[in-house]
Amino acid sequence: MSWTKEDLQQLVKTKLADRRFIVVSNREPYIHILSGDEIQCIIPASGLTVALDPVMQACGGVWVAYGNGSADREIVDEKNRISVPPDEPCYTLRRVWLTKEEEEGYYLGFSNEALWPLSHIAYTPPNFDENNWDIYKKVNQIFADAVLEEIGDKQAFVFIQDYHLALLSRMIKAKNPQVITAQFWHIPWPNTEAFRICPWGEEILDGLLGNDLLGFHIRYHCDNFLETAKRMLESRVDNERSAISRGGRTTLVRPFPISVDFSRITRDAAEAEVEEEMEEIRRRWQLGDEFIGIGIDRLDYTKGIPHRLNALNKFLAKYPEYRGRIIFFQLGEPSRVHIKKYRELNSEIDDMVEELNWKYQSGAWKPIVYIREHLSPATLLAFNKLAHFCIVSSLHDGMNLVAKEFVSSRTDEDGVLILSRFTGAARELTEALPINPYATDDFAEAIKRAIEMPKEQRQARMKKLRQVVEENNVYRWAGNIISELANLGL
Ligand code: GDG
Repeated sequence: MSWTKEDLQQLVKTKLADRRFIVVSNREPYIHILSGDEIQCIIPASGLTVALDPVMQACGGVWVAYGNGSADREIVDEKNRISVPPDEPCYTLRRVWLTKEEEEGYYLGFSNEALWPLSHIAYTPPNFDENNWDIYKKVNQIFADAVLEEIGDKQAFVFIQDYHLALLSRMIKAKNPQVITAQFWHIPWPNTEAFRICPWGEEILDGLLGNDLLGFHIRYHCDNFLETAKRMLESRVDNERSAISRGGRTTLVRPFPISVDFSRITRDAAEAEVEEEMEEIRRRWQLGDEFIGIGIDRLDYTKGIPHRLNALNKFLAKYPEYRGRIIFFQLGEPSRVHIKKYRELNSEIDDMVEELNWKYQSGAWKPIVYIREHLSPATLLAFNKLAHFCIVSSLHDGMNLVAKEFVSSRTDEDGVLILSRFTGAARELTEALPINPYATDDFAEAIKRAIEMPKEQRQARMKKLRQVVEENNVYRWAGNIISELANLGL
């Protein structure tokens, strides 16, 4: 049976009763920016906010996040709050302000130059800087103060998101031990050998063990965490219960595979606006009967974009009969561009696209169209619907929602998903074509297989994929987390 928004609302009403429901994350779900004289509201390209927004729309409550939009301050009330979503307000966004120095040290420096590469096995070494770590701690305290203010003297359940806020639960409980906290770690948890190089590993582990419940996407990441705690920290690890006790308190460690709002995507995909977008894309790129491939990513070195381009190169070299008959759209929103590694990735992709197009282009045809900008949800849906195949080639990925969005948008039950084995999503989406992004020849063969797959097989696979995502949608994810907390005697 699949979970609905109403099921989740009902659960929250009965289980949370009159507790305040507070979500905390670094990234905010709606960013207000100045565009000329006007204030524009945009939805960031972030798997976390895309997944949490429908949950908040169902549950109501307060979402505390860093306000980094150029017009964010102009639009909030005196308590730094604003009701969202803009067209149908149903929950409160409470913005926290950070200085440039704090953003650099906590967000770019420690979160994304240390913890991000530490958690992903993508062969990019983390950079541990003591000053950044100090700022990281300071900013966690800023978030804790904002959360405590939102709680006031009420009972509360605080749902903390991700690796930016590893110390938050301890800081909240130091001032208000009644609060119940759960934290979801949206990226992989590495094995102990990888994690132990972090100079402040013990403090991070201890911070996370401030939570009553700690969630990861898959069992494998939970097991890595249990093992890391056992080896690095004074604690009692109960593998059978998947629980860790430290200082008289217990943290349950559980897998909760995150997902998307399947029914909403399915509904949105049928909108006239999306049909119009599809027409516009066909017209703009003069599409005929070519095979269309797509890749949609936040431009990040963990997403394996150069590996994908290598495979496309191999495919075109080995099967020249497909030259002129395939167009691959790489859509990418620039991300974390103040970090050198990300700038280097951007120029590497630029060079590779240039090289590939130069090598194979003939007449008006080029194999790769690279669109490096923020696209609207309707445009993304249009590309998802137009594609014969979608490539997700992450080197390591907690879940990957792009794969689940592709499946949800295919109301025609057609299209082939080529999916890296190294994503959390690969555990559930077993009817996708699995690839190892490092194995270029096999990857190129998977592209050929996707293009040549008979219609009945494509449809049979897509039908099964859709059943999986429909059943395991984002409401089930949130519902399972809240039910687990309720079992703790909430
Ligand atoms: C982290 C974990 C985990 C992309 N370009 C645009 C745009 N997007 C949207 C996609 C998708 C989201 O961004 C990316 O989500 P992912 O899940 O693929 O990746 P991360 O941001 O790395 O997310 C990941 C996730 O957290 C949730 O737990 O799955 O493993 O790394 O929704 O559609 N959205 C818009 N314009 C774009 O140009 N509007």
